[in-house]
Amino acid sequence: MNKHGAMNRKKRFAGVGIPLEDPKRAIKPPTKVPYKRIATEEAWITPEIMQGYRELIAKKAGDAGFLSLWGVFIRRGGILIDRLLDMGENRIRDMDATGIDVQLLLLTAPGVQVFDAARARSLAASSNDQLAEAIRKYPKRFAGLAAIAPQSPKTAAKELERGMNKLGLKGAVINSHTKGQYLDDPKFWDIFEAAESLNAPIYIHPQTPSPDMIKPFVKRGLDTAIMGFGVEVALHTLAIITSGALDRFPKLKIVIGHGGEGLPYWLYRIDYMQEFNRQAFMPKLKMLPSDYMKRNVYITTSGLPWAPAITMAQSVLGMDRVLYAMDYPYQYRVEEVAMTDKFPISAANKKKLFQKNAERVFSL
Ligand code: 1DF
Ligand code: MN
Repeated sequence: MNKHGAMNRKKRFAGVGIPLEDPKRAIKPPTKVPYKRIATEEAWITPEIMQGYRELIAKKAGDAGFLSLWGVFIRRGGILIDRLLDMGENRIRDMDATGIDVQLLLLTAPGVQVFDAARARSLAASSNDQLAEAIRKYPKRFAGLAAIAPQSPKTAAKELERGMNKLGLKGAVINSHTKGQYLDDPKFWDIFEAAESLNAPIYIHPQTPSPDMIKPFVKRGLDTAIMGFGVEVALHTLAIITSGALDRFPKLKIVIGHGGEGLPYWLYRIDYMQEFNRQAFMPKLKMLPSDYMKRNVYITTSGLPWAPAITMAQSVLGMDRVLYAMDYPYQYRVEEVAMTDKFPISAANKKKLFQKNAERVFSL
């Protein structure tokens, strides 16, 4: 490994994909560490939603991004979908094999957001019931975020309240755009109002870019997690910040993954250009974009167990704003847990990264 943490290609990418799929590939036991590893962006799906995805793919319905992403997963087959569906023994065994104490479970992308509103509302509610049931079975190993259908903002706000108060869920996941629409639109702000008053963090998880943005990505195969996901959520987060929503809802907590989807790296320039390139229609904000990032936004390490990026984000946002995540089963790698265990930060800060920040932000 060189000083930037880069390994040679063969070593770094050995077994990329799902190690679960190769029974001969022994998983080294994880190291014992003086903190709990709480992984905060771990994916699952219900059988009903999986069936809904299969129907959409069969009919070639859904947007270009959905067809691209789920078309591949369904055609490829293999163990990925089994693992997304498994809320019992196999999942727990995979957690044990990589030293993960707790998974915070998020309905995988694009959740219910590809369906029509009525179906989305009922699939969200039934998925929250099923999630609560799994957590009741494994209360020490699982926690979860409620799925909501932004298609119906008032119902979504109520479902979030039910999830928090009746089901013991810890916030909401929104898989970025909903049929091309973003949460900076005030028509969605019933959701923000409920989230703020319930102290429910909203995890804006990626999906493929919205239909207006996706074309140049799709034809190059760059629309999914290689780049499209990050661009999509960076846009979404910055749209919320520049809309003035966080002046209206100053206590709202937003969580984004993948090291903050590039935003921490760009903050200086975003602050500068937010003044210099301001369009007349943009509201005047009370603070700089970076101030909202440091007040309202938390980031996770999902998919990015890489010290240069994460220590950079910690240095601009602060040690209290960065949380560990694995992104099971999409990026299930014991080597990456070890890479994160070895970050060049103090023992106290490591405990914040893996455990304390998640306990505080998600009230675990
Ligand atoms: C992928 C990556 C898919 C992530 C995901 O959910 C996901 C992928 C559908 O690699 O296709 O959550 N991820 O967060 O990086
Ligand atoms: Mn993910």
